[in-house]
Amino acid sequence: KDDSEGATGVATKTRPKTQRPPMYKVMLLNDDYTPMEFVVHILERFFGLNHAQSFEIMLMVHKKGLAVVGVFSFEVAETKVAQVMDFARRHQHPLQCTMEKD
Ligand code: TYC
Repeated sequence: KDDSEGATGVATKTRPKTQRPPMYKVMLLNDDYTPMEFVVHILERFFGLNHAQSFEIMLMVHKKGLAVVGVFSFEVAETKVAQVMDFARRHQHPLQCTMEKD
C-alpha cells in the first residue's frame, strides 16, 4: 500500500520491507581430545571474546556438546569457520566448527 490516496482516501503508511541479510550461527562442537585452554584461546583470538566469556562458552560446549559462538553474515561466518578449522588442524586437534542458517 502507499499513501497516494486522495483527500477522501484512507490514510496508509508506506513501510517498505527492509531486506536483512540471512544470518548464520557459528557453532563449536565438543570432543574428548582438544585441550580446554586451546578452545579458550580460539574464542579469544577469532571471536574477540574476553577470557571470561571464552571460558564460559568453552565450558558450555564441554558440558552440552555444542554451543553457538556468534551469529554473522554468510561471508564472515564462513571465514570464522575456516580460521578455526585451519588453526585446529595445524595444531593437530580434532576440534570441529560449523555454521548453520539462523
Ligand atoms: N572436552 C574437551 C576436554 O575435556 C574440551 C573441549 C571443549 C573440546 C570445547 C572441544 O569445542 C570444545 N579437553
